[in-house]
Amino acid sequence: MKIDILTLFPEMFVPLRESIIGRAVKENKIEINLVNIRDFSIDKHKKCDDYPFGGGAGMVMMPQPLASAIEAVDAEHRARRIYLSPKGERFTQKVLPRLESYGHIVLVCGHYEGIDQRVIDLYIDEEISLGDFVLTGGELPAMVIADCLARFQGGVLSEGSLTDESFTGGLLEYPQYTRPQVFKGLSVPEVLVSGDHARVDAWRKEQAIKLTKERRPDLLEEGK
Ligand code: 4FD
Repeated sequence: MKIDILTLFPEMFVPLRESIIGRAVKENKIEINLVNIRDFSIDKHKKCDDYPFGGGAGMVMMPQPLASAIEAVDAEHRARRIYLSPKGERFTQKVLPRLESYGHIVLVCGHYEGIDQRVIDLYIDEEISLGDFVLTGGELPAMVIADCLARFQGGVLSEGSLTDESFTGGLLEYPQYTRPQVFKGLSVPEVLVSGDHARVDAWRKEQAIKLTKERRPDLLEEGK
């Protein structure tokens, strides 16, 4: 899987090079290419933003540097071009197989009050939002999506952790415990040290359903 990330702030992406994603990159499961949009500005001062037509607060990212950057990474439009925006469709674990199926995605990070609408109309295939909140830029959402894709690719986590975890079965995950068996007076549930795998499985399923009913009843409706 190849991910091009177009941004005015490539230095923000330090976490992508660390830990679990770093491993997926090293094992060639995922290739992340950071592209500085400013490098593509033909303006003598490398300007990338300007005042909005019609007035109003803030600045808008100019179309030229963005269009040139997109054309540089995906000249033939073979990649899925995604703009991170609060106006986008909601990102959930369910969209990961589709994103992975593209093989190559271009994540466009906007700043200021967003990008010129004509870039969206001419170049972008879909807009994705992480939720109903506004950030200073699309960089954090791009990192979230890259992280999700990195761990979704086989090998980053063990097989079981992808099938058991929250959301994959439509339920929140059961509680986990490790040693010591007693910590500050609290004991690990007896069933987990019983060695009876059938009882363990039944307990975990029951806990997952109970937790989901309490916290996220919406997940239980219509197989959501
Ligand atoms: N909820 C999200 C994505 C981007 C963002 C931006 C217009 C601001 C939140 C377009 C305004 C992009 C999200 C950049 N904030 N900020 O996924």
